Amino acid sequence: SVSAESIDPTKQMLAPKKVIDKSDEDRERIRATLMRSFLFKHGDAAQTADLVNAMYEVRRPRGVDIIKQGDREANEFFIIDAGECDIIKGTNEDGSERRLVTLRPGAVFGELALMYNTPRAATVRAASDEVVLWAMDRESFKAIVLVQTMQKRLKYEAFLEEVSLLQGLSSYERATVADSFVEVRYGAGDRVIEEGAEGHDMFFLVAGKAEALDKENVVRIYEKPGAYFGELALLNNEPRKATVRAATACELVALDRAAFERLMGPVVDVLQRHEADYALLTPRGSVAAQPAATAQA
Ligand code: 1OR
Repeated sequence: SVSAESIDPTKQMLAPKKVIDKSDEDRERIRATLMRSFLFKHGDAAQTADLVNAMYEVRRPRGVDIIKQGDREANEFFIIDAGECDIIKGTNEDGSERRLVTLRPGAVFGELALMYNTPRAATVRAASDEVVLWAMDRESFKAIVLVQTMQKRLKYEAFLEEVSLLQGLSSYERATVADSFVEVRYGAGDRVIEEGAEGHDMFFLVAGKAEALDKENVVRIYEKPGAYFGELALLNNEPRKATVRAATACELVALDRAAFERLMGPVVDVLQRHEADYALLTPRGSVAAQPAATAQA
């Protein structure tokens, strides 16, 4: 099939890597954009260098369609350097255009049609006075981005469908959650989160078993793949409320604060309901209100 062909990794290896001539200043600007991009900031040095080589600048004034839904001539992939772009797909009941979301600097778009050889799934329109983009052509996308991104989306597709927290997201939104996952491993006994510390990430359990501790007491066990923790510090901007430790060797995926804020907006109400459960299941007052346990420790 068409899509099987596009993920054949041996073909990707043979694709030529383009080097588009540009100033040192532009190279620096691309690098800075990549570092704030959820898709590329964790990439290795070789990938970053390939991206910097392949990208070229595109500027579009407000109101211009950068991509048109249904277009079959898809040849470019983009990352936003400055400005915002609206994603528009289909129409509302009154016939007006349906604006789904606004993308900000660091966001990428235009990957779907190149990954699956499908028509453009949505319209992408410049939504600020001047939008600055870095673009690359289809060949470069296939050589540098496609295999890695597709493998990661595929790897976590089934997992993400089972995460009850994320049921309310569209399958496209779940794919972009996978893009932002950073895979981490811990050995039995390692601390993933330290009570009182500043929080930078939330975690989903992929395999293994972890436990939350209140002082030295286990107050919660995470063993079902898709279980999550570490969200409260990000949700409420407060220090870690408990320690979480790997009970066995653990495989986790982390979402950093930027990804959390960008992706978890639609499920904030679910996270807040879940937060209320903590109080019901594991009543914990302030340390002063429960001196006995610690005094005897
Ligand atoms: P493309 O090559 O199809 C349009 O060109 C791009 O819009 C698409 O790649 C994505 O990069 C981007 N559904 C489909 N495409 C989207 C969506 C989207 N959001 C951004 N793009 N949804 C919006 C999710 C908030 C799901 C709609 C049901």
